[in-house]
Amino acid sequence: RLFNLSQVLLFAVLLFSCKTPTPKDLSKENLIPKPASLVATGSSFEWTEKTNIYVSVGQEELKAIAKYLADFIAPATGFNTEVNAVKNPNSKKGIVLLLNRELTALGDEGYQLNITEKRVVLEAYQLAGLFRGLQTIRQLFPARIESKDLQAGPWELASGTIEDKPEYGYRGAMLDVVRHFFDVADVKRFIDLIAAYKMNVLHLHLTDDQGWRIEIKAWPNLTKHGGSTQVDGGKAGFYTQAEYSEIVKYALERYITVIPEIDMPGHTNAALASYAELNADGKARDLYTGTDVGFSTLDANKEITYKFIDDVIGELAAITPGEYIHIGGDESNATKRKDYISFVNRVQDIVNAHGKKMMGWADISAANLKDNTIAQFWHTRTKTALDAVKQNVKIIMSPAKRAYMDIQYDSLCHLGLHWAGYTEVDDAYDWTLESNVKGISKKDIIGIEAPLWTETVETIDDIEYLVFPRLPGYAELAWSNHPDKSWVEYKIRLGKQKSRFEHMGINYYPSALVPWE
Ligand code: TNX
Repeated sequence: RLFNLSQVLLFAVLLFSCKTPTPKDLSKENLIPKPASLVATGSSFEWTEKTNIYVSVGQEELKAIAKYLADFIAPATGFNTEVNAVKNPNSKKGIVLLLNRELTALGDEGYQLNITEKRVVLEAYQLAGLFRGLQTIRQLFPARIESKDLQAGPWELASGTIEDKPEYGYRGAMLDVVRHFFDVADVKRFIDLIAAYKMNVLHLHLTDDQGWRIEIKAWPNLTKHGGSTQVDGGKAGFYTQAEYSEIVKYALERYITVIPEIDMPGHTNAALASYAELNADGKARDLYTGTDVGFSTLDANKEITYKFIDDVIGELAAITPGEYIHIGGDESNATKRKDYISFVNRVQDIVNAHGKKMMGWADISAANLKDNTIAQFWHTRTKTALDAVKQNVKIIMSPAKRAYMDIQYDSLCHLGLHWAGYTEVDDAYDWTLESNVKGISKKDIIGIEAPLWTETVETIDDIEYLVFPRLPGYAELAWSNHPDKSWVEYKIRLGKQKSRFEHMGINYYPSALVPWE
């Protein structure tokens, strides 16, 4: 006899214990943003309690990203995934993260993902690319991976190859923390939500008529008095510089750059209420808790104005690792045009003197802009963007009718404004950055930003309701470049995010236009 009974039994036990992988079709997976290219191979990898994550000896800096992945899957799976640095990770069974300096074509944020029955190999040229790739792995898991509570497995990932990189390098969202104040925990939640869709910029609108939300040590009354209230009154608040740095660090760990905005010369009532000497007439203004715009201005002809700005920008630049400081510049209706121009010119020099580049709402194109300044197009007045482009200034697209997340979905929406009309989920998706402004083409545009103004927004639940489900669409508009991009195809993928949103605890607007399943 070839085998005795115990050998046959052992063989049967072995056969039974090593399950064959479930066939899965990567091309049917529901990814937002849609990756640049994808090839399915019809099998799957199963992540079990024995699965480890491997990085290369000499690439220990990848351990933080590996740890992020291990921590991310821990609550739902109950797995305590180990992260190990080994000589030859590609020979291991498990999850492999690699920096590959030859993959220059992937740029800073591209990645390659190769999933077989034995291993999941994620490679990128830069750390940010690995982090974006993790978000793809995340969406390949069943939606219940997002749960904070233990869920049943199996945890299978469809096999195949994905090669992916963003079309645009700037993909951001803005949060207005002035009209209503949001604490550090809320901002971190906002960062986590935008990170899940591969966004890379958080623009914080830190000052406005109703409040001043960032500690400036040389001008303490800005926050003490100017930060004390918000729209409709009541107690508000501000970030100490340490808290701001905590936000910046949290964002950076997700490869997101914080761009702080100090809005000026208009939208400055909180500063004008805090320091009498900043006012043209030397009299401090009252705090303001309404929602009008365009009534306040710094005095462009007073020297103390520039001393003030130099102090503010200096302190902010020192705690902002990103290259840009946003100086607002919108709706300065109370500033004479010639004053506005000389003001913006001077502020641009101040920002540059502190080692930063200037960004502003496209209204700043009335001034003499340097070609490293960025203009954020928002208003229907396309001239603002065209004038910027004439000065070789690059554009961020935030057209209010399409990209403003505070604009109501429809007339029944209980939150938001409608000065720019209504923006249903299809309106938010069904446009392109390149064709929004006649005369502005792809070479002039560096990306998208979706602002959330918070006149009507008071809680993180309110934030989520206006942001979801529009935000994944903005992320895809700037990341993906599919010639066949269409709302009809996208809405199916979006509808399949339903259980993911639910496991993420997102209070989303269940638009009737989306086939939620
Ligand atoms: C216009 S957009 C503003 C904000 C308002 C917003 C409301 C822009 C640069 N300025 O001050 O909050 O509309 O949608």
